[in-house]
Amino acid sequence: MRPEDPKQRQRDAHRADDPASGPLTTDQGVVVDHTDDSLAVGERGPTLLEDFHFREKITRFDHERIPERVVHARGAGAYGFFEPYHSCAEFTKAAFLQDPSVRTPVFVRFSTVQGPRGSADTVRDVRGFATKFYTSEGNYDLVGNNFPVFFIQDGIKFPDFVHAVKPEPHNEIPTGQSAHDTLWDFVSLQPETLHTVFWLMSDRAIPRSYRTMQGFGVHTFRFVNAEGRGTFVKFHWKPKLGLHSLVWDEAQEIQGRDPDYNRRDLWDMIEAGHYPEWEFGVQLVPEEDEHAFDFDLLDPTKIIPEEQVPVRPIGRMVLDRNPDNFFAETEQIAFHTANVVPGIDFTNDPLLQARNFSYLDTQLIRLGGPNFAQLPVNRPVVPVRNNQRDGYHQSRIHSGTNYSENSLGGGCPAVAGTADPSAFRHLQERVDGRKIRKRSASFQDHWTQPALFWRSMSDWEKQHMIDAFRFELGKCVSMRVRERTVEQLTLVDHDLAAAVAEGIGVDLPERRDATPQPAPSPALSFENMKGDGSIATRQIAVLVADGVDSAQLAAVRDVLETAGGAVVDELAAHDGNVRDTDGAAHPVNRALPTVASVLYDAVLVPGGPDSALSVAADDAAVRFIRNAYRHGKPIGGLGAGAGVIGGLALDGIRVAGEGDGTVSDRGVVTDLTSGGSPEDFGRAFTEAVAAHRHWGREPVNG
Ligand code: HDE
Repeated sequence: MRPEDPKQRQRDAHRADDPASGPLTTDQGVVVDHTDDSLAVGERGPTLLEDFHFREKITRFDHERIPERVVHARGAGAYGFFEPYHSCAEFTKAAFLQDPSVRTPVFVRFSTVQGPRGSADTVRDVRGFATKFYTSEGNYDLVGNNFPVFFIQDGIKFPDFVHAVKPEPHNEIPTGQSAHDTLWDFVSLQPETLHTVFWLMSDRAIPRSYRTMQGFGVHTFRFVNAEGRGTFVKFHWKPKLGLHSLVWDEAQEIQGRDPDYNRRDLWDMIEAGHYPEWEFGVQLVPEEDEHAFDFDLLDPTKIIPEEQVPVRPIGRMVLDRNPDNFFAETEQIAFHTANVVPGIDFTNDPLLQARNFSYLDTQLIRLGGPNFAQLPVNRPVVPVRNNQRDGYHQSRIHSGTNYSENSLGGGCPAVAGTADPSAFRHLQERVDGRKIRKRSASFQDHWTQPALFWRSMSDWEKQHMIDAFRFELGKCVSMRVRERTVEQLTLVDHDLAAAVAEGIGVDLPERRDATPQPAPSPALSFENMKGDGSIATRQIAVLVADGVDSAQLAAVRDVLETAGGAVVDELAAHDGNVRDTDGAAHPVNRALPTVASVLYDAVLVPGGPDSALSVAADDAAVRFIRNAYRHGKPIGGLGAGAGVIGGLALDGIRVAGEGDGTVSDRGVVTDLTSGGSPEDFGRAFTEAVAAHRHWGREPVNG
């Protein structure tokens, strides 16, 4: 039994009572006996206008779409809960951050940014990570991304940035891609974009799964405690499974093989009971330290390095329920950065200030009027009492007066008394100044933090970034755009600029990078975010054929699935069954032609000489293993299966004599010479799978 969840109770009350039996009716409830032919004059004559059923059916169909989100149009979402580890009363009075025994329902929507609703999931892009907390004090929305920084500093530039990154206006190309002239033109002219562009060129921009990416609130917000004391706060979500991404070559292939890759993964894992989980963390800065940094806390293009201000874990979020209806819930959810609760407040970050205008405005057009908060997914779980009633799509029947103050309605709803602690009160920040349009001098360093990011990357991460810059700029037609971008890169790191310049046919620039360069922040590298060594939910492909050693395979599966929590799929040239070494029927999960190695995290070739021989002779199976190898994935071989891998002569791999049940530095694990038990092998393979990727194989991005 799940604990009582007020949001689920509310959803249940909103469920359509579509009758399980009874005839089809019109919207007016009139019974219909025929819906396949329109009313016409004779069998071959014209359709009649009086066919109200036909007209209603078509009209309703014509109006089934609402405008998609102008950005973040493609998304996937789920319900779940948040619970704090301990009370955060010292810093905030927010009710949902006080009591570890209180679970707050949430809905999270993940999204890509550039592409339309129907675009592919695995594009190089920022991912949205928006959370609506249905708290006991009203809705709180943390509308974040999977990068901790943003492309621009002031919201007034958002339309320019979005126009530049979106498909170009004359031909609406490219879809879901940043590799085009207008984006890089903008980047090369606006160095404030650079830091986020560095994140965009990293593997952070191609997450393996929504379940394995971080989330960030981006802006500096404020916590406010019961005494009215403010503390600056940055919000972080850390995935329990660790941070894992795709490689670019793989991401591109998945766009064709399974454009719904990330969406499907989220859905399937929740359906299977593998509930994704994130730890919620905060970086706290006392108000008096506002100016203690060499960047401005109000500048959304900057991070506070975790080494400088550690992330304190304060709670966890679990997503454990898929929506019932994509349109009603995932599409109609309306986030708004200004949806805050007592204890959380804004700062003067000019990007945040603009967002506080934009999100309400956009919902008015997208959801067709001002009553969208009545939609079930948007409704708070606490009472709503106010005088805002009329307008499109009012779905409730209010009675009584609709103005304040009133005496005729008994004075209801009355405002909370000044002593009522449950009311939201803005932090009384003192602000003096002249009305000006001017960027603060404290916002002007656009190069140190990209350098910090670059210098924090491991060698393979740097190589992937160089490849990404070369790919993106190599797609730009304008040589001037390429040159100007490289000029900007020289201000960050000369070696990077030189490597990119060489790949895109631009003259090698002079060394201009600033010294001293910032000290690396290890927390930024994938190398330090691998998770807890678990292989839970990793997808492992096992290539089988007639003659598979099913007893040995069962023992290994036991380690991987029962102990490790991995998801194992057995793939053969055809669906149905193969025969095992004893001639018994051995079930297959998927036919090889319907899948590809890019859809799995690891591949295993089990023993049984006949099975191994058939795998080695099957082009699709061999391609599968080679691709897994190219993409840095763990590869396992058992018995004769190890021989198959050895036989492929994968670059630099010696299997025979080396496969002793331990993890090789290239993530190839076999039991060939060890005589090791399947259990030993299972454990060693588990270690290789936990590492997720094994770099040092080249080329990985080819
Ligand atoms: Fe958004 N953004 N944004 N954004 N944003 C929207 O709201 C906007 C920004 C983010 O799953 C829109 O309902 C402006 C930063 C997410 O429904 C729109 C500015 C961050 C989502 C809008 C920003 C985000 C949106 C489009 C600069 C990360 C998807 C439809 C001032 C911290 C939410 C909608 C969902 C969506 C405006 C910048 C994240 C137009 C004006 C920074 C995750 O209102």
